[in-house]
Amino acid sequence: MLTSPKRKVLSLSHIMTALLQSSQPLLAVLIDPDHRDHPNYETLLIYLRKGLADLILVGGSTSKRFNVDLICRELKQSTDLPVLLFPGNHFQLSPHADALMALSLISGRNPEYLIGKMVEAASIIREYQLATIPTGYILVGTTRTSATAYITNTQPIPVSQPNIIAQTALAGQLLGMKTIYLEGGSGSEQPISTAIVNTTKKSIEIPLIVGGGIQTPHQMMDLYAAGADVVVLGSILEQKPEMLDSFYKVLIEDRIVYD
Ligand code: 1GP
Repeated sequence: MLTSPKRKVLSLSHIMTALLQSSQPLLAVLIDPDHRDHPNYETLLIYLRKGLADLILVGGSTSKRFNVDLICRELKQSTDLPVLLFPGNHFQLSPHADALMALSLISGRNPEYLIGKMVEAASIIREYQLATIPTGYILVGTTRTSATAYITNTQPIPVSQPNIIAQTALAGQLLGMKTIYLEGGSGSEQPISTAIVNTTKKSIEIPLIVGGGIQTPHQMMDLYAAGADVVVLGSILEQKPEMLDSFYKVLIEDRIVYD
């Protein structure tokens, strides 16, 4: 039942519910564990400790297992935010994370990244007792080859094919995915267009995560308005971690939480 607004910063259970039910727009920060030595990493941690995001994703195309584990432990010790594994390969697992985004690269036709990596990871996931969030991962084509496209040996879906993008998302939902991650590729020159986000969102009922190339709070808000349930920031915060403050402030200005 809706009662009066209580607070603007979300609790862990609220965030997990919001993630799986699209009940609140969420802001996720992606940390590449191999960039832990980056001079801005400590500054970013300061902002995350203040709770200026809703969740943290940990992973990268080539991250090492040791670094993944280390960073998950650090983040869980020093922040209250949910930490989700966003693995580039089956080595990027840690029992210290809250959950694993179990990715299937459904935009590609490489069986290794559709199912193979999950088969290799399955027994470790069970051993670590990690909760999984089945995620249909859709790489959308930009002007340059992204690290994800290169490493996974797959073609992104061209931006000129919004209907194929939307149909792929729907196929993911029909196969039982709990969320769709629409990815423009880390460090893209610009985010995925709002038209593509909108068409994709209209084709599915599950939450839509959008990432790649987001550099300003304005771009982020446009993506939420177009239908993104979660927006992911990576590169911009490696370059300018202090910007997390303005991204989060803009987001929670509109946010009202009901019990
Ligand atoms: C990459 O979508 C994420 O998987 C984040 O991309 O680094 O461009 O923010 P950026």
